[in-house]
Amino acid sequence: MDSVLYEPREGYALITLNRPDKLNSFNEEMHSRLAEALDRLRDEGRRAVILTGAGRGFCAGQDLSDRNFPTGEVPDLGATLDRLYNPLVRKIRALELPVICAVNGVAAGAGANLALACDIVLAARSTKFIQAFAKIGLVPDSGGTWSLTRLLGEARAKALAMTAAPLPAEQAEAWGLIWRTMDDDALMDEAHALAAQFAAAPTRGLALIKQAIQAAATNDMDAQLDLERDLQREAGRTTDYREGVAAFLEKRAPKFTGR
Ligand code: T3D
Repeated sequence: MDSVLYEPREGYALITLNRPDKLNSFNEEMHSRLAEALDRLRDEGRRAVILTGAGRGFCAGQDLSDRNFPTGEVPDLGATLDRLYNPLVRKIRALELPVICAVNGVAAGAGANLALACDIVLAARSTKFIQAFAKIGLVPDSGGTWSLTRLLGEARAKALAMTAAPLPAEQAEAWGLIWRTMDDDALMDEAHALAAQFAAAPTRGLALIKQAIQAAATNDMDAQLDLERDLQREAGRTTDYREGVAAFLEKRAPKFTGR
């Protein structure tokens, strides 16, 4: 069974983590397949992507059956982050298209933080986000300490990370951790509708928006004003900008090509 499924759709793609009997937890093979799938998006000129999980969960983080070390062996988990998890998060953040995460059930450990690294997070109402790391003596990774602190503030970030308390999707939405929660059976329809909308959108402009908002995390206002100037200059040179203005003036729907 392929551990990652890649389904091309009209203008976008659906990527499914596919190890449902292990709650789609990551082994090395799934990391490689996912990296390949993400590279394929760019090669095929896709304009959006949905990331979801097969079965009843989204992803339970690292496959712990690969972490049963013999007594005396001291693992270097920093090396796995360097080699696998960090490149994955960086790849998602650098993709020049909207990444929609359709969280279809429990998201734990690096699985929760993988979801939070995506651009737009939709979650089924039954989902729980769990910073499971503290239960096994680890530290939230895959950008979790960054995302939680920035999106929720220090008090909630510390409490979620230190207690590993499950955070229900509706609470995650109310706290601003994710975009929207919906009924479980509506999740994929909503995700596909959004991806189809993005696949007909000014893709270059959306990529520049992503870049600007991500940079705002570390820029001061002055630097951000300069960045907005530079990105707006670039956006103004796109074919889609001309098309958007022409369509507005001609009172018709725009036909964006993504360029
Ligand atoms: O190691 C490094 O390289 C560093 C990087 C670390 C990144 C990390 O993500 S560390 C954190 C790892 N993840 C966890 O600690 C979560 C472990 N899983 C759970 O706590 C629970 O499974 C859940 C809360 C996610 C869901 O609970 P529940 O009751 O809904 O399901 P379950 O019965 O526990 O799991 C269903 C099956 O999936 C079960 O298998 P079985 O008994 O039916 O054969 C369970 O063992 C398996 N499973 C779930 N999570 C993992 C897993 N198998 C391997 N690894 C998992 N992470």
